[in-house]
Amino acid sequence: MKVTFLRPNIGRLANGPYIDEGRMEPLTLGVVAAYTPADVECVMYDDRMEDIPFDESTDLAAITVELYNARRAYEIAVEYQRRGVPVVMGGFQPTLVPDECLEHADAIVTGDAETIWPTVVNDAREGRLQRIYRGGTDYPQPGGVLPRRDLFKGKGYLPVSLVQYGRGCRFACDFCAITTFFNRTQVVRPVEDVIAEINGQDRKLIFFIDDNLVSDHEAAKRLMRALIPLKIRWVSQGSIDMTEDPELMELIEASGCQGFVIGFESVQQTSIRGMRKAPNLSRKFKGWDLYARQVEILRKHHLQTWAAFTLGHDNDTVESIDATFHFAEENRFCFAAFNILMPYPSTPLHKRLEAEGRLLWDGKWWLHPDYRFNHAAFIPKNMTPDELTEAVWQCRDRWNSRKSILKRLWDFQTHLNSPYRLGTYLVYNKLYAHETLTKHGMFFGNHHDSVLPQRQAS
Ligand code: B12
Ligand code: SF4
Repeated sequence: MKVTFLRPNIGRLANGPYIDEGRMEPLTLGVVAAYTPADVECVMYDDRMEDIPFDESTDLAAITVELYNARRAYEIAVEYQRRGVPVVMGGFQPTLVPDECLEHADAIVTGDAETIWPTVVNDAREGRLQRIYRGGTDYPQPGGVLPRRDLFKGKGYLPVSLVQYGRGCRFACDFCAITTFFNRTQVVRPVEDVIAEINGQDRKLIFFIDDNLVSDHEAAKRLMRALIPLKIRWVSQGSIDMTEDPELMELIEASGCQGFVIGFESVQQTSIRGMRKAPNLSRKFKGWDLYARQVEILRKHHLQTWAAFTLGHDNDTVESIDATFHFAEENRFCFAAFNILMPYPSTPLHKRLEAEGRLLWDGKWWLHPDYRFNHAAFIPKNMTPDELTEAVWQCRDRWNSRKSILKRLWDFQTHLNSPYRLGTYLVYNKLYAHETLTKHGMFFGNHHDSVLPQRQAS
């Protein structure tokens, strides 16, 4: 038997295909492939930069589906079903929007796949696939199983290894799909499994893709103590309340951290309260000082911060979005993601906007043939959707200009602290600027048909 694993692209540019130059290894597929019964052949194709050989013979197409690549995933599914190959989908979209995925897949897997995937493969082998398989929510990669990194070789991914310590987050921000998927909990792997995985691969730069590596400070400290002897460099994602714990910050630096993606979200305290972003409302540092003390602590530990913002909350205005840009530039962050607030299905934000009649694109922007990447998908309170789209575009455009990149460089605590950090700053600012500006406004899916073809019997 043979299983073909697939990672769909998001979409296409107005004038041709989109090739993701900043693509990273699809750890998801490496993990699911690792739980495939040993006698089954596995191949993997990544639609972000290679053509999918639909005519190559296979027995099962296994597609990972997220909101942004759902339209393209459904197009890929039809191609396999036309050739008589059954399609199974797993990931965020099948878990959070199962009915939609069932219209396009022969079977879906909800939740985590590790415990259920061998059953799915065996059922497919025996021609008795069920429609829905419910995965467990154990910690990632139980049994110390290592991802099938051999599937990534030669595909031109960025030279960084993706590793997962834990899944989920204890907070409950109203726009976040993570808290809905993992029901406001975090589960971590045994530290020794993580260390064995790092030692078993050949790179010295690790991206811990945890949703919030510091969700549980004590669990994070256990990992970092074990990382110190490895002398690796690492980056991750984490909430800013980490700065309230001096011991944690010392361990973060000592274990080789280069920086975190941190959700600042907004420079307005009213917006932070409205979205229930608890980690940003410091209990230790009293008074709203625009994160001044937290940012100073990050800089003291030489971290190159990737600041992430969600723009368009009910208290946001065109002026506050402009103030967000100045906040990010004045703090000389290494990178920044100025994201339009997006209503992700099944989140409290999506439910509220739906109840208030404020969703655009029939409430399903991810499938709409005319929706374009980074455009507003709901009616904001204090501006029009087009004004929101334009204000966020202005932030991205200015941030990625040569002038801003040069201005932000002058920080001896972070970007100019070592040749390695300087290299990171220059190389990745150039790469991300190119990617951000290229992707803006692209269409979802590869075909511009107004109606998506539905599931074909296989
Ligand atoms: C790392 C990461 C990235 C990396 C890229 C990773 C890569 N390989 O290219 C970066 C930072 C670049 C990134 C970018 C983006 N990301 Co991202 N990313 C993640 C993150 C944190 C981890 C993904 C991962 O590797 N997980 C590890 C694997 C082992 O776990 P898993 O994916 O959860 O898979 C398990 C199950 O879901 C299931 N499963 C998944 N797929 C399949 C398939 C089959 C067949 C089966 C059986 C089971 C199965 O089994 C797996 C094992 O248990 C996730 C959050 C998360 N917790 O997953 C967000 C996440 C997937 N990203 C998200 C988003 C929105 C984006 C962007 C669109 C952001 C933006 N506005 O630009 C871009 C899109 C990039 C692109 N071109 O596609 C959202 C998707 C929301 C949604 N509802 O679908 C998530 C959930 C984050 C969030 N906070 O909401 N991302
Ligand atoms: S802290 Fe981050 S990962 Fe956790 S719920 Fe909030 S946005 Fe989601």
